[in-house]
Amino acid sequence: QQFNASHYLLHRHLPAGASRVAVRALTPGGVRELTYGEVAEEVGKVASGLRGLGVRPEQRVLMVCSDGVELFTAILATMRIGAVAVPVSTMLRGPELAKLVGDSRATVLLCSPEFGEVTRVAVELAGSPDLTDVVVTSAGVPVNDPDPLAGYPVRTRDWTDLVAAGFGHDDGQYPTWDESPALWLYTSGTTGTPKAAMHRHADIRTVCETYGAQVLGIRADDVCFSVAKLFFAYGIGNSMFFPMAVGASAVLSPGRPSPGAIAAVLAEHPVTLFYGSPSVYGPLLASDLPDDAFARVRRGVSAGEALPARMVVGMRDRFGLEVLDGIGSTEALHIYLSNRPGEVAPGTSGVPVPGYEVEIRDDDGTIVADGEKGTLYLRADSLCTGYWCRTDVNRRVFEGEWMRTGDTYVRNPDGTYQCLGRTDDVLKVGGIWVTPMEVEERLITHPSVAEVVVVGVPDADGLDRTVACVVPAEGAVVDPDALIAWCREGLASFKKPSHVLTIDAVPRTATGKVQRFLVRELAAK
Ligand code: 3SK
Repeated sequence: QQFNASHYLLHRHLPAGASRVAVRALTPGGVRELTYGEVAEEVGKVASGLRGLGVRPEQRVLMVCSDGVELFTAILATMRIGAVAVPVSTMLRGPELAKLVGDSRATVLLCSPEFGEVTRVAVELAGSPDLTDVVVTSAGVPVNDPDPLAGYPVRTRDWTDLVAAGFGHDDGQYPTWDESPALWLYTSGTTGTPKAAMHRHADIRTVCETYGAQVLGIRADDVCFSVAKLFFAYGIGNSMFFPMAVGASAVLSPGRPSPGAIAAVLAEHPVTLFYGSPSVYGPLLASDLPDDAFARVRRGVSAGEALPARMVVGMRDRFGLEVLDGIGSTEALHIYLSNRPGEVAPGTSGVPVPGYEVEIRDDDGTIVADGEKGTLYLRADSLCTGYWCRTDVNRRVFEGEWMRTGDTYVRNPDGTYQCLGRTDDVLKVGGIWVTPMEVEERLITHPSVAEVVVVGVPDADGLDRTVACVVPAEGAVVDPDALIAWCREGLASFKKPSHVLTIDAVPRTATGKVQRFLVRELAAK
């Protein structure tokens, strides 16, 4: 079946929708607004440029770029020529990036100038025989580097050179199939080692037709703003796939999503769909933003981690914003369990997105009854074809058409699904199962606690002790005895932590997930 995701997102809107705004990219010099017609023109040039550099169908183009027009058009251009777009985290350090350069066997690497140094170190360390070119994009945050192109062990170019390389290579769109590889997204999950989840062109259409159309209900007049950047599965769906599938527009902001920065975007742009995560909704609720800050936003979305009920209620009561909490994964490309507009059940992940099937199974693989917890399994058309070159993990995670998500879930009597944490995180203390999330939910309500992660640390006998690692609220001092007493007041006694440790910050993955294995290391010291 011939199908190209870049064409699906862009060219089918043309020529009728050519004058509609597709992207409003915030840059240090102001807003760069591009219509669908202008994006198409830019994508054509970049596609030809990549061909001119010798990129062939199915080869990988790695991108270490801030959200902006260059990254947006490069992803679409790469898919247009049948090559594979690999946008990676801009938070990586040189040695981490080097691993992805080597693992992906990318032939071309695009980077924004602000990541020039990190990229240079990575390219040097990777010593990849496959990499032929580094292209430093011209936009992004200005850097002090006098010559961002100097010092690489491979050919380097800037954006103008890339476009110039395309003369004579304008061959149009490559005849990809539904099944052709389009996009690789690296995920480290909670285990630490990044692996590339490989997505087909058809997966992009699937998430647009399911979550985008049937849950989010996105319309052509929507203006989207996502705090998750384009290199996340969550971000690329929010800011590229869903809006483009219906001819809507997206605001791209390269900066950090502090409450003040979010408020500034909402004040300057008519945002109607806002996508956040618990790590954003928490600070928004703690901020002194005016209560009408979200007045023009018709719908909020949350993913990444389960959104605590107090935040769902807080956003609704204070800002008048209904937030649809859901859970997705890089492997599924986007959200597969979600609350529905008008039917939000705070503290739950809602119900399966149309087209997605879930089962909760016990350790023997038997489906559990409602009210009983087990591991969540997922069957979906948008599931990745697997992890690149990771046979061991593939065999553990993918079982026929099903994926073992590694999340512990329970289905409530009303049919909603509730996250109890990661399967491997559930603790057995004194012979009784303790779900860290339940203890965390109690502790977070204490005024001295800003963030908390509860982990199990084995004692001298190898038995789990519950340790609460707490980031203090601003100006507060953590009193371990007071917090243990607080838990004893609100929870069954066996659930109280045996130790409370103060930490500076919660370690998170690039997608915002808590790295429990690192917290465990901190707690074990
Ligand atoms: O973590 C999630 O919930 C998520 C949602 C959408 C896409 C990707 C991810 C990881």
